[in-house]
Amino acid sequence: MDIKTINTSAFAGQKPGTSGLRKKVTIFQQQHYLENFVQAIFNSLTNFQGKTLVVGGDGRYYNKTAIQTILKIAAANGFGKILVGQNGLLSTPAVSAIIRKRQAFGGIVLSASHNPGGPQGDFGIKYNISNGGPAPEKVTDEIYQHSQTISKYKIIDSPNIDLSQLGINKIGNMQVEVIDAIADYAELMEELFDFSAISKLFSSGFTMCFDAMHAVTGPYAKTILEQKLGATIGTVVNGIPLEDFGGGHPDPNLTYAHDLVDIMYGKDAPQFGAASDGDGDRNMILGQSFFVNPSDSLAILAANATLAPGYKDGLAGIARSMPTSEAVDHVAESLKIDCYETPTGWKFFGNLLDAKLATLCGEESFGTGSSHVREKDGLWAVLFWLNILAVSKLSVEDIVYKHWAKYGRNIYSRHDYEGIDSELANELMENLYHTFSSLKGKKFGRYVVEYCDDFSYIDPVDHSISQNQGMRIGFQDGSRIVFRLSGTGTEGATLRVYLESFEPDTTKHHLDSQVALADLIKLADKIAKIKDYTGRDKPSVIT
Ligand code: VG1
Ligand code: CO
Repeated sequence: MDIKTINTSAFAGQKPGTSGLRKKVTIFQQQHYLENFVQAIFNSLTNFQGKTLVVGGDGRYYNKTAIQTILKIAAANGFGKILVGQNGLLSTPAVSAIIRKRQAFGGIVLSASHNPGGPQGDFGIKYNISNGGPAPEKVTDEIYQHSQTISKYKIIDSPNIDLSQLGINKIGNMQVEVIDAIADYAELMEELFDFSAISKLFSSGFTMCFDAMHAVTGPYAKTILEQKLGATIGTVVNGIPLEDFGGGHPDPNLTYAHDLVDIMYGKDAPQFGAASDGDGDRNMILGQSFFVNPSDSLAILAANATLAPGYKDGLAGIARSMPTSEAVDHVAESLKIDCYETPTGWKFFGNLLDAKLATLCGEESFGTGSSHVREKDGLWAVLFWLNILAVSKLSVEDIVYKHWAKYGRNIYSRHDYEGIDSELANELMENLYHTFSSLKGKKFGRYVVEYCDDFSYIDPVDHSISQNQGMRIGFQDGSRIVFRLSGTGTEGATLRVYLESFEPDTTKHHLDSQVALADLIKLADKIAKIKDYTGRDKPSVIT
């Protein structure tokens, strides 16, 4: 066995963001860049000798190259076994499911999720701990510290593994098992949902379009929807994972999933539409000419959870990220269960799920999930919706309107200003924070400011504190505006403005959210001076 110790020096900025380390592919391609970060991950861990690690990615450019390197570094560091998805593919929720089922020590996910791929696109790497979830801040902070002081890494000189063939290989003393990327995940879905009811729905002529956006969920969706559940062949579109996602932006929202939006808003649209992102953890849900806001989707899943066999005994609690609308809070209140408000990013849900304080979790950014894994899960949400559609026999639109009639509607929108100058974005946030001292009690038309702060969170389980998690302004009528800078981008800064207002009046529930929120949108610009700082007169993406 030929273990080599290679001298190296630290790269500035190897700091994991909302979801792992994300950089341009060209940055990852620098000599030692990936190696340093992987060694920094291992340096931050203890007691993993002889243990198992799960490795896989979303299939983007550089995925296969990176996996070969990671295998050789893991072998040199003393891991006993690696489970790697066939062809290097594993969706983020599948990694989580496999870590849990096979009781692995942890996992490495190679993905920049919704960011574009290809040689000029983005790459990313994220470490997951033994509960199957993203490493908490305590761990990512340590990885960063190690990356800044690293001076050497260990690697084994050995030939590349053939990732296309299932079976067991060896690198030094370490086993590398190439596993079926779908089987464990599909089995878990069958345990949670009423597959026979969903199959009956499809055999009765129910139509659906699932847009995999040329990312990792294609093979998962084809196996589960078309093969197991009997949806018509062709239900899954853009189903072959491509290294550049076909030149697209695998972000399932109304702007980037335009193929699906055109189909669902066109003539003879299918009854149900859904899309997932690069690494398969997000979902967009559409009816015929109808978009389900992700915050509403979370609330609707919560309200109807007992229709799915996996949740028939009810929910222990619910958690949502702070900028996610309060729609799900109304459901929690009516179910008399707790609702937790966490910072943005799935890593904050892990402790709540482990402690069984929450069963369902969600974010406004098209992410929903549950205690079945420790990641958000795109296809899981789609199957949950199918389960509800199959049992209720209602249309997507009717389910949503019925929900609003019962709980009221939290009218919601997110405005993203992508690729703005980082310095100006930081100045905007600072300026906004300075206005807070004089903002409380101020009246803007019908809106009176009740509170404004920079959100911080104390984890109820381990009591760790996370600060600077977004500026929020709450008004006396329950409306909110939240401002955050994205922690997943690789170019400039992205300002996210989250807008919400509660509407109990059913006669107003059909209103377009941009129309209903028009005054609040103007107010957000007035208070934060968005146009002045960004030079933009409109957002680049509206959800
Ligand atoms: C975004 C979303 C956040 C999500 C994160 C990772 O983060 O807002 O809700 O958890 O992406 O999702 P940010 O910092 O850019 O707002 V994914 O699908 O990239 O793993
Ligand atoms: Co993702």
